Amino acid sequence: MMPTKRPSWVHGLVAGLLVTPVLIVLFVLGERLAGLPLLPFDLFDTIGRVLPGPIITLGIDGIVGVVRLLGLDSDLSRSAKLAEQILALFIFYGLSVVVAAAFFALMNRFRPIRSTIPGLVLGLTYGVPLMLMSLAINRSATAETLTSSVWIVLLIVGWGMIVGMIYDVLAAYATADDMKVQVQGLNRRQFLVRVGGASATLTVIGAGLGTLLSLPDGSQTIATADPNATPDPDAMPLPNASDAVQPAPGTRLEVTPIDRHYRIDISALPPVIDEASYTLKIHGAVTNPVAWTLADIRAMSSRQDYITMSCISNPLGGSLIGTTLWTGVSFQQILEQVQPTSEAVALRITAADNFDEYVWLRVINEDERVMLAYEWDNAPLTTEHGFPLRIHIPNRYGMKQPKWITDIEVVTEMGDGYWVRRGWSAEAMVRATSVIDTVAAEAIYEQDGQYLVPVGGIAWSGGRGISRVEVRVDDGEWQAAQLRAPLSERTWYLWRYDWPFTEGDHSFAVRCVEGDGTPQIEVSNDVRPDGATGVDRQRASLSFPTT
Ligand SMILES: Nc1nc2c(c(=O)[nH]1)N[C@H]1C(S)=C(S)[C@@H](COP(=O)(O)O)O[C@H]1N2
Ligand SMILES: [Mo]
Repeated sequence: MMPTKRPSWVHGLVAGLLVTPVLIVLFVLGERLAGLPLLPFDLFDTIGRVLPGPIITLGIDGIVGVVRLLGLDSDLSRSAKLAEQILALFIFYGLSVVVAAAFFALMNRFRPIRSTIPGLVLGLTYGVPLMLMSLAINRSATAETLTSSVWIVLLIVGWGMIVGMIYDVLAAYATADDMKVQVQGLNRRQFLVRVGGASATLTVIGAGLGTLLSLPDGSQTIATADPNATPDPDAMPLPNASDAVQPAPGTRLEVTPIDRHYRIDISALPPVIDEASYTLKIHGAVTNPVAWTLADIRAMSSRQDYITMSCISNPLGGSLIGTTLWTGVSFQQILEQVQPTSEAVALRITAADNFDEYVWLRVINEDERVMLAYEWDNAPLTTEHGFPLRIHIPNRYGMKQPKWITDIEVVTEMGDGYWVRRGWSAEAMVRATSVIDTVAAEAIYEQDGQYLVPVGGIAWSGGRGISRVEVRVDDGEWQAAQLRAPLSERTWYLWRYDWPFTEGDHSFAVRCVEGDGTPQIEVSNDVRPDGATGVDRQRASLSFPTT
């Protein structure tokens, strides 16, 4: 075999490409099987925290764009979270490949003794900083901190040593005196192909295992109407159960099942909080600082409300909105106990994922409905939706309402929260919106010689009520829809309009008016910075039923 040059950085790149998938699969398996940190996610979250707002926005827009391009937007938050997780894996993959290439380049420059020592050094130099980074940001791992740290360093050192060994074998060709290599009778390319084959096999086995154990996810689908759904007989009757206005078939469910509620947050995996060691500290400009356990808070007098919440990035007619029964304690009652000083103006709320937001004390003092919530649908908040505590503030988009609350500081100066610092609306007041869910052609019926097609959907204005919903078909007049009584003054209203059917291709549009007569904004605005506005439209091609 012909002696060849020392391996170049390109060989390092190839080595990185071939070996890193095994590392990634091991991290995924560790998370699935033992609650160990999924390091690539920690790297991704760290990048997300430090990048400036406009770049993050570009990234999110890109992800949402791809998701919509693939036609997955009926399930926007789940698909976007999955896309985010996949992107996280690829970023770590790319970084590791670059590190391996740099390692090969350095090895050539310094021509050190061969063997695994440099690989060990590589693993430590790459692994220890990543381990420290994971320690700083990861709140989703349930394994012990020490175990987690050892796991990360061990895996990356193993990776480094394998990259080092590959360098060795390739370097042996350069000296051409390594009998081991000669005996195997492989050239460099064949050797790398073998490494790739082994890596691919391990990766496929690991990925298969991981799939069996279901992918790390945590996000849910949104509730869409299921016309065949039978009501849960154990569910408590809804407050508007006796309302005569029945939703048009195909309208979304009035109460969103929790496992299908949209989910938006800043981490690839949600933080996991251990109730046993949890306390909520309320401190700062107060005369009576407290540290409450969850049991303390559950023992206080509670309130329960049906509440619709929406993400400020919900596109017009989008799926980032849901309605749930919330249970918690009025923040007025909490303020009475901690006694803010006369200089206090706001709460600074910090969450386990380091998300933070400010709430004016004025808003709390004017509205007893501002709530520290611990239950959704009569069950403790799920990990994804903020266990153990989250806040609800009427009329605000979700971005103002931290989940996983760990600390509340009463402050004497207002500040900007996580998304406000990244360019979103400071007050994030909900803008009225109305949406067409269905043009229920299959539910056409005859009345007094006229065929009617039920059209239906939702209208919502935060907590300001809805007094009127109107539907327009093609270029016709705006027609009043019927309103079903809402579950509370803070939930969406279901509306229906029974449209006098005519055959053909039609366009349907909807608009609403708030409780006090303020019409919704009909001009189209993008979600940023204040939330989307505009008239939701649908097209439907209808023909006469052939029965
Ligand atoms: N701690 C924390 N709270 C958070 C967020 C977050 O990323 N971290 N996201 C906010 C945003 S932008 C929205 S829209 C709502 C979503 O709540 P959900 O995921 O339970 O639907 O949570 C809010 N609270
Ligand atoms: Mo949001």
